[in-house]
Amino acid sequence: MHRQAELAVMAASEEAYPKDGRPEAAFVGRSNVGKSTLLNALLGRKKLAYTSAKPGKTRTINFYLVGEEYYFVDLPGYGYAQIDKKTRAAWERQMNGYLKNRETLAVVIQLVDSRHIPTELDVKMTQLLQKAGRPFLVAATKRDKLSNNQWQQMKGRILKKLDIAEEQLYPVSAMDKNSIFALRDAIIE
Ligand SMILES: Nc1nc2c(ncn2[C@@H]2O[C@H](COP(=O)(O)OP(=O)(O)O)[C@@H](O)[C@H]2O)c(=O)[nH]1
Ligand SMILES: [Mg+2]
Repeated sequence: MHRQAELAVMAASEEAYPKDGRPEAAFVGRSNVGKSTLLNALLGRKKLAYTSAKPGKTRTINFYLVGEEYYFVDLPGYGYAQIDKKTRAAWERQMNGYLKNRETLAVVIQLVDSRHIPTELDVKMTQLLQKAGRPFLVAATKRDKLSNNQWQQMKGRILKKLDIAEEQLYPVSAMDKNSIFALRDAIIE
């Protein structure tokens, strides 16, 4: 878990992406879903991926080099309302281009909030990944905020709405190390 990890590249455009050919696992989800928190938990760090007070702050694609072996890639959060259309369109182009075309992208982890039924934007993202033929996992974040019964109910709804297999869905909580280990093992596999 406590592998050496460092923010290697903050890329505002494709030219800046790493060219060393190391495999990548990319993380994508709505702003505030808990992406920075999950990255920190996976990397066993407190503040590598900054948890943001301001949603939508991360505009670059951030590449964290983990143990010299592979990258964790932090994609900009989607669904942030308070940006103009032009800026949003530019982000979407960059992100979709990355997800569709990036050769070294081995797996995508899509984050959804375990308390909420996935939105249309979440569904759109899942469909993009399916169409692109990308291996992907879905992490349902903030699992600690639900009782077991509530989770069982939400789990069914998430599976149905995203139309994914149960084996693809990983409930995670930043406070529950075992949930983080389980997701990490799946990513590595
Ligand atoms: N209870 C709980 N809160 C979480 C968890 N993960 C994230 N949060 C909280 O959700 C908010 C957004 O988290 P952040 O990681 O900044 O989301 P991001 O915008 O997707 O990067 C913060 O207040 C976090 O403390 C979790 O597993 N459990
Ligand atoms: Mg963040």
